Amino acid sequence: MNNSKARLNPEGFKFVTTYNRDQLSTDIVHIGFGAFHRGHQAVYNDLTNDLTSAPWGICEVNMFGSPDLVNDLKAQDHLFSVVEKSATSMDSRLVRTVCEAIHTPVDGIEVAIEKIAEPQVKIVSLTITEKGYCADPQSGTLDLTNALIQNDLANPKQPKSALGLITEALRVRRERGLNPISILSCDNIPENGLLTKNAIVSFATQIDADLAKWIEENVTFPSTMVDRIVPAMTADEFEVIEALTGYADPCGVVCEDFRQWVIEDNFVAGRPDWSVAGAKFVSDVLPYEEMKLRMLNGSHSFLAYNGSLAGFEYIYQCMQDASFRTATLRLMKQEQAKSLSPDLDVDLDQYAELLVGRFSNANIKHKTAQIAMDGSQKLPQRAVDPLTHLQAAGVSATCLPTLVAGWLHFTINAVEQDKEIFDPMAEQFKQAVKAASTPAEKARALLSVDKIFGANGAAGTDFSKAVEAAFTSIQQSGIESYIESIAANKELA
Ligand code: NAI
Ligand code: CS2
Repeated sequence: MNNSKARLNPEGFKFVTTYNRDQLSTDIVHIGFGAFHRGHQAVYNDLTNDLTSAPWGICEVNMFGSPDLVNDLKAQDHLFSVVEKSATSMDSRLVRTVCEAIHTPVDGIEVAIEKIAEPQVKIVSLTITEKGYCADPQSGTLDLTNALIQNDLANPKQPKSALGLITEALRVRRERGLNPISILSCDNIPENGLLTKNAIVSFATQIDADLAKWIEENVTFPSTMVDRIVPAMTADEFEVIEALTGYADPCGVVCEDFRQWVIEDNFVAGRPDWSVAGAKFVSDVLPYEEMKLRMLNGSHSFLAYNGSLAGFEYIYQCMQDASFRTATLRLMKQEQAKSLSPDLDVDLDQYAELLVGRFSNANIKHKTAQIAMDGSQKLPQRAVDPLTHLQAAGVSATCLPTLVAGWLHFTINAVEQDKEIFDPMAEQFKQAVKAASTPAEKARALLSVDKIFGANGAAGTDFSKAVEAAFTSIQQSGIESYIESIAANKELA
């Protein structure tokens, strides 16, 4: 792309908010200026600013990776583009709500600590990926052996993890007599608020028990269900932005037109009224979170592993295959939906059809390989919890064991073909697979990874038997025939 002459020009956009940006100051510090935040929370906040009297500004903080994104953002006055694509049309939106940005490896972690400690800050929000919480994926408790956590416990004033940064900033706020704030996780983790609270309180307990108590009693950690498919950007998508707006915005994202946000209304220092932009405030997010994590994200992981095995690069291509499409609907309607709270006031068959419609959007190039990343952090909530729930309730399941079996094959193939595995536990997987000889032994070695499967992965449990049977069927029939047999219902009890 050649942007040397082009400039981000509001006239190139279909939707541009009109509130006065001079009024913006940092009310929210957001950690993790990734694709998702740009296409989701930033859009909600921008729209809300336009529809309410006092606009809320966001300071973006990145703690990892190249400084280019933050530099580019600053160079364009913190404005960026969001292109929203349905199956048949696309629209461009200029997002105007960001007013500052920090890249801590360049600017220094002190700058981020001081920013969160500014008196007017009310919320720290997070999209730092599942692994950013440094928690044990199975139990959800802080992993004290995590390298970032060990660094931060030894150097609490020079933290490298998001948890360490927030804890140090809260310590400074308390020391200065400032009001407590809310920490808002927007990652795909069950009970993300509670998990964040437990992780931060556990971390703080190791450093200063009084601080931990203050955090526990004063800071709030609302849980959220977040939803919008925002794939990682590609050169083609930058060209789409340029064609639409005249500028191949290096900070721009392309995403689906659907968006949803359900938020636990528990903010100690106030919050924007994101409901005016379509968010829903509730007292208990858990039923919505479980619904989305199991039906949407669980199906995504099913397709990521099994679709990759069948050679599909993108999710929409899986949906063009009649057997994969039917099997996905079966996973949603006959398995995941049955694992959910009966109190949920949502038509789950309709929800499943909506999801398959979204997955089928051929304008959204969402790579199976992207979703396959960090499986260790995703499998517990997407597959292990619902499958063990169904087994305890005596409900038979074929697709959920296939999801886990797909991950086993995907991981074993990657180790054997010496491909890079994008997962914080990649080294452990490699060692486990290399130390075993037969495919069944390799599968057993991976199922024994306690941090993912806990006691469920032991030999002879209902969970292991179901997963091992699916693993063998994929091996014997080949993935395409096996998925066909699921779609034709032959394998179902
Ligand atoms: P991304 O790769 O574009 O951005 C990830 C961000 O997390 C980067 O800013 C990176 O610096 C930061 N990060 C990574 N590891 C970190 C760590 N250990 N500590 C602090 N920051 C860390 O990914 P994207 O698309 O923004 O997704 C991020 C998360 O958002 C996902 O893992 C998921 O939990 C959630 N999400 C994503 C959706 C999507 O469609 N992309 C939709 C719904 C939720
Ligand atoms: C995906 C999610 O990458 C993944 O694991 O399942 O990021 C998914 O796209 C979002 O949760 C949709 O809201």
